[in-house]
Amino acid sequence: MSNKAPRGVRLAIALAGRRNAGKSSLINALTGQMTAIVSDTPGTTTDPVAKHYELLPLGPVTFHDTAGLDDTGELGQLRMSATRKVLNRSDVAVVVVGEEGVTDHERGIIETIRGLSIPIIVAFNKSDLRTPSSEELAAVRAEGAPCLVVSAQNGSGVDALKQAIIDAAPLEFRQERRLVGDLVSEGDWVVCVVPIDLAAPKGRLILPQVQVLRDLLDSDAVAVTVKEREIEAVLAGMGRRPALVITDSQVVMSVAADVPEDIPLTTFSTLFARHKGDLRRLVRGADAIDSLKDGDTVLIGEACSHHNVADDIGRVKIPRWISQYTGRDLRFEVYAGHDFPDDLERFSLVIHCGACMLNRTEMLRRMAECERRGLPVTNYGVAISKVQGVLGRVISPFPELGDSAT
Ligand SMILES: Nc1nc2c(ncn2[C@@H]2O[C@H](COP(=O)(O)OP(=O)(O)O)[C@@H](O)[C@H]2O)c(=O)[nH]1
Ligand code: SF4
Ligand SMILES: [Mg+2]
Repeated sequence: MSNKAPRGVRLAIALAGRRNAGKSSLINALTGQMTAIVSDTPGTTTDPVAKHYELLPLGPVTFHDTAGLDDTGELGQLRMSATRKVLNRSDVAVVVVGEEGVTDHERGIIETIRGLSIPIIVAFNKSDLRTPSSEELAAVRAEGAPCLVVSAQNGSGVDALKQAIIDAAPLEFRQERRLVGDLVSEGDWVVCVVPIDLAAPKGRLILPQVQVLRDLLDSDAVAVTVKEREIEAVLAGMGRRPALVITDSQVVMSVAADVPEDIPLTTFSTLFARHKGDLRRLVRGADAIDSLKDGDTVLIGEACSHHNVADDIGRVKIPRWISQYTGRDLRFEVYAGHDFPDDLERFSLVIHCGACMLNRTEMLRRMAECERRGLPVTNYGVAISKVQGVLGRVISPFPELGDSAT
């Protein structure tokens, strides 16, 4: 792929609709590429296909071609569940209507997407063959969904569809969200503490660290990056007080001891909890650690399937720390990548990673789904800070937390 933006910052657009409505053709027309398989045989797109594209002025997006929500039979069921998975992580859904017009099928699809609270656009395709009546358009618009009349064949309406997608994109994709930039001013010094241990990938930094460093540079702050062993010496020799210290959660306890109380301190994970999720709710979710009982199962959610290392944070360190802190006999199950179990009821707590590879919409949707089923959600950094007794300190730099930052 030519475009290497991290997946988490790409807007995910799903095209849904019945087989043969022209979803694959429309993706080709939108991207000007011929990668989605187009065919006269219904159901050719057996697996969802993803296509990257630079949708200006929005930026990098991915179009997800789905297999259709109307599939019947066993294979059809599989495709439908694959389609639902794609929808779960989409920020905008385009319902493609074919020659049949809007029938109960399309209404069902619209309802499904509505239920997931995804912004929806209805595209009446094949306008070279058939144009929808004004009643048909009015009925869909009455449901609050913007309607467009397009033809993947001759390209008419395709630019308007692009604009409608841009307009429907959730606000966070149109407004730049700051990771750390709102906490620092031009010229501020910020110390970043990055332990280089067994779990550190060879020859590079991990994405959350890279993104924080980039945001600090974008803010015209001075980023000083050190290992935890050097922090005291650096603070002593710096000759000025840093505006903020950002540490990896795994060494937060020793860093908290080395950094004077009057210097604001937070963790990379806490910044990501705020950036990708809802920090207030993740902090509240961490309260559930105190009520874990013997035999409870904790879900460890990792948004990407990075390879396991000897002293892995999600598989080894967090289970050890939580078990030690609670003194309970707990079970931990790790789910990596886009897999998130359906039977959430059997878990007592979700501890999620920083979600740097997820977009905020997907993280918020995961949190909402858990909370709907009464399952508290917290994240790595918040949980670690809690069991190490420094949670109040690492959330105090965030004024928006108000009372909960105590
Ligand atoms: N006339 C016409 N045919 C179209 C249009 N869009 C798609 N098709 C045709 O409809 C058939 C199904 O298209 P496809 O993109 O594979 O549909 P999908 O199953 O929804 O992905 C193919 O034969 C396409 O060439 C259109 O706007 N006009
Ligand atoms: S596990 Fe989570 S925080 Fe870590 S790199 Fe993957 S997405 Fe990012
Ligand atoms: Mg197709």
